[in-house]
Amino acid sequence: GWWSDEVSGHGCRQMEVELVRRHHRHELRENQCSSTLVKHIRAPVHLVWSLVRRFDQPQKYKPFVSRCVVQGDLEIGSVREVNVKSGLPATTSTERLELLDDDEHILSIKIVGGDHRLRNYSSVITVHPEIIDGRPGTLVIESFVVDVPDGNTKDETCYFVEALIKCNLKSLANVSERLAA
Ligand code: A9S
Repeated sequence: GWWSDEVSGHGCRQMEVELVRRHHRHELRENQCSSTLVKHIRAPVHLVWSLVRRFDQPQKYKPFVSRCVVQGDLEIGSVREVNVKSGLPATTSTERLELLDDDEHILSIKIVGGDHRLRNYSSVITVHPEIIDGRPGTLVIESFVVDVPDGNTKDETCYFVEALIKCNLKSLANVSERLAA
């Protein structure tokens, strides 16, 4: 099922359902798991998008990334080599830019390599303007699909990836809200 990291007191549940249905549907094979996370950020959508869209610099908000090198620039098909910080069950991830839409605010990537266990991982992140307590805010929705590794269950795999994405979205909120202050 999809995940809201907070009971959205903003009464926009129906809106979220519609946006997930439109942008975050994934075709699932039987050995895959998928989930969708939601984050409400107290910063304007252009600021949040300016961080999300930087395929070449995920470390702008992702706390686990130590370094990133991209071949090419922000075109579809560009590939980035991500190095992650110590303490994680991985050191590198090779990721391909699948979609970067500056009008609809959609970023999609596929993980195509690395020394981790996330095979056939693809994610979609979309950002949407909203009003939070009468001020410009941003609704961020991130969904993924990934193979369940041999020896793990769907629940374990979903839990692991959801925990990482929640950290990413919490950090995106912190960085955005600090810049917006
Ligand atoms: O960075 C993301 O957008 C999402 C995830 C799930 C990244 C996970 C990760 O980079 C680690 C943090 C290193 C964890 C990869 C690709 C594999 C891991 O095991």
